[in-house]
Amino acid sequence: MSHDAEFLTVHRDGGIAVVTLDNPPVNALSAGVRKALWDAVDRLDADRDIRAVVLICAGRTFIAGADVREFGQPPVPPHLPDLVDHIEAAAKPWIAAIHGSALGGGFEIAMGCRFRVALSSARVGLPEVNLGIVPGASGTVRTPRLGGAAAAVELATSGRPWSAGKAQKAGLIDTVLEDDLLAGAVAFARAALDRPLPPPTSQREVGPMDDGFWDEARKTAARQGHQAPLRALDCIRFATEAPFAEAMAYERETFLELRASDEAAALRHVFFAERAAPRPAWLEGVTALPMRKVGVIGGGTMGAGIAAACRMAGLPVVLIERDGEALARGVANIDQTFAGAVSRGKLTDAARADLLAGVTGSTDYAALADCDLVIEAVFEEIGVKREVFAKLGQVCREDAVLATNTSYLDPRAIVAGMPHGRRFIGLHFFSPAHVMKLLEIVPTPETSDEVLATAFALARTLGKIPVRAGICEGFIGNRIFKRYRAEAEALLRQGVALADVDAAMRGFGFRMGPFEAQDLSGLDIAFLQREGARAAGQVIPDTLSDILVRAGRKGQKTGGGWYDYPAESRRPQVSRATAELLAPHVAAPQAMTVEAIAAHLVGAMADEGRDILADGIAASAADIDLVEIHGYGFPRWKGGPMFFAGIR
Ligand code: 3H9
Repeated sequence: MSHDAEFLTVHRDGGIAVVTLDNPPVNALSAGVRKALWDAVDRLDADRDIRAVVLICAGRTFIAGADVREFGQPPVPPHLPDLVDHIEAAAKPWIAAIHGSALGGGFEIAMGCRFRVALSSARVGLPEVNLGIVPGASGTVRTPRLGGAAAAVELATSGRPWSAGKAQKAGLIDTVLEDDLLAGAVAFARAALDRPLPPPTSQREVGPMDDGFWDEARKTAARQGHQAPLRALDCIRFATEAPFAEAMAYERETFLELRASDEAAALRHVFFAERAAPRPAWLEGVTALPMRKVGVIGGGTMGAGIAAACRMAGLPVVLIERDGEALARGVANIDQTFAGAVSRGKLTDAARADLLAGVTGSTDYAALADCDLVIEAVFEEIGVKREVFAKLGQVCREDAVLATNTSYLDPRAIVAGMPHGRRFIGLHFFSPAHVMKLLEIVPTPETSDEVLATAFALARTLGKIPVRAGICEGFIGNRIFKRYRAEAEALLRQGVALADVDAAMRGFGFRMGPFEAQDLSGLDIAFLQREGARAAGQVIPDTLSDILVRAGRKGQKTGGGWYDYPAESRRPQVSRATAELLAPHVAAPQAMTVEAIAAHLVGAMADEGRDILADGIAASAADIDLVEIHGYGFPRWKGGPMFFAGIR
C-alpha cells in the first residue's frame, strides 16, 4: 500500500479536491504522513481538473503536530519545513479545514496553506515550548507574517492555544464556521477561486516592533523558568528582522539544538507519562463502575475543593455537614471557588449559579442513598473518620464506592472491622483540590479492581493525573517530601545558610525553597503529627522546625517561621530570632554552591523514590516523577527526581 492510501483519501467535489488525512489518534505528522502529503501535492498539481484542494482530517482533531515519538530518532525526509514550503508552493491553492486542534506542525501546515477555515470550537497553537523545543517548521517565521509579531510571541512562548475566534481576529484564520466544516470549506474554496489569491504567508510583510515590546516579552517568557520560551522569542524577533530564508535557517538550527537538549528529553518523558497515567496497562479490561452522583462528607477546604472539582466536571454533588451552620459554611466555600473563576473571567454568573444549583446540601446522611461514590473529607483523625464510614455503611447503596481523602492515615485502619473492604479506597487530593492536578489513589489489599478502575475513571472525569500509591506513611508524595525536608534541615545543621538552600532550589526551578514553602503552609501541621506519634510512644528526635514551633514560630501566619515576615508581608527576611534559636544545633557556617545543594536535595528525593519503588509503593519511576511535578512543584522541564537521577 502506498503512503497515500494508508493515510489519505482524496475525493472530488467539482474542481475541488478534498484530501482527508486519517492517522489516529491525533493525525500526527509521521514520516509516512509527510510523504503522503508531499505526493498528494504533486499529484493534484498535475491534475488539470482540480482547481483547489481542501485539507481536512478524520477523527477527533486536525493535525496535532509532529509525531513526538519520532523525536528521539534520526529525521527522515521529507522534512516538515520542506513539506510546508511544498504545500505553499503548490500550483493549486490549499485550504486547511480545521476542527479540534491545529497544533505545532499541524498549525504550520495550515499556515503553509493559502487559506484557513475553522470550526468555532477549534483551537490553534504552537505548544512546542511545552516539549522543550521551538516550532521547527516555520511557526516562528510564518506566524508573525500572518498574524503579527504580538500573536506569534504569545502563541509560541506561552504554548497555550487560541480559540478559532481569537485567531481569526489576529488574521491567522480566514473564516470561522459553526458547523459542517467540509461543506463550508468547499464553498469557501469555490468563492476564493473567484478572487485574486492573497500572497502566500512566506511572502507577507511583518512590521518591526520596538525594543520595549521585546523587553516586555522577554520578561514574560523568562517567568516560565526554562530556556525554550526564550529561544522561541529569539527566533520570532529574528524572523521579524531578517528575510524569510534566513529566519527559517535560524529557526531550524535552534529547533535541532533544543530537540537534543536535556530539557526536551525531560519534557517528552513527562508528556508521555502524563498520557499513560490515566489508563495504566494493568487496569486494561477492568470496567469502572458508573459515576452519576457524588457525595462529599465535610465542607472544609478539602471537601469544598473536591465538591467544586466534581461540579466543574459536571457531576451532581451531595454535601454533608454535621450541622446547619457548618453546611452553610461548606456551601459558601464551594461557591467561593466558582466566584473566583467568575472574577478571572473563566465562568459567567449564570454558569456559577448552575454549578451551585447542582450541590445538594444536607445534614442527614440519608441524602447519600443514591450516590455512586462518596468521598469523605473530614478532619484527619482516625476516630472521626471511622465514625463517618460506620454511618456510610448504613445509608449508602451496597455497590457505592466509599473513599477516604487522607494524606497520612492508613486507609486499612479507617475501615478495619467494617464490611466495606472491597468497595473502599483512599483518594489523596491536593489542596486546592479543584486546581491541583495530582490524585494519589491508594487501594487497600481488599479493594476490588472495579473500584480501583472507578477511582482512575474519576480522575479522568476531573481532569486529574492519577497515580496509584501503596500504603506507607505519606504514600509517595509526602514520604518524599518528608525526606526532602529532613535533608534540607541536615544541610542547616552542617552550617549551610537557610537562604542559600532556598535560593538553590529556586534556582533549580521550584517556585519556592523548602523553608519558604514550609513557612507558607505552616510548620505546625507536621509538628502536631510528630507530637501525636511521640504521645503514642514513638521516639522521634526534635527537628529544627520543632524548635521553631515551640518558640511560637509557625510560619507566615504567625509573622515568623524559618524567616521573619514583618507587618504581614509575605516576603521572607532572614531572621535573627531563628538564627539564635538554632545556633546551638548548627555547625560553623559552611559554604556550599547552589548546584551542590540542589544536587544533594534532588538526589535525596531520588533515593527515597528508589526505596519507594523497591517497597512496591509506586508502580513506576515515571509515576513518582508525576507526583513530584503535579503535587510538589518539581520543575517539569527537569523531568521529575527519578528522570533527573537517570532512574527509569
Ligand atoms: C511539533 O509539532 C514540532 C514542529 O513544530 C516541528 C517539527 C519539525 N505525537 O493528549 P491525548 C498521542 S511538536 C505523537 O490524550 P486528547 C498521545 O500520546 C508537537 N503522539 O488526546 C496519546 O497516545 P495514547 C506539537 C501524540 O484528545 C493520544 O495521542 N504538538 C501526539 O486529550 C491521545 O492524546 C503537541 O504538542 C503527538 N504530537 O488531546 C500536541 N499528540 O492514546 C500534543 C498526542 O497511546 N497533543 N499524541 O496514550 C495534544 O495536546 C493533545 O493530544 C490534543 C488531543 C489536544 C491534540
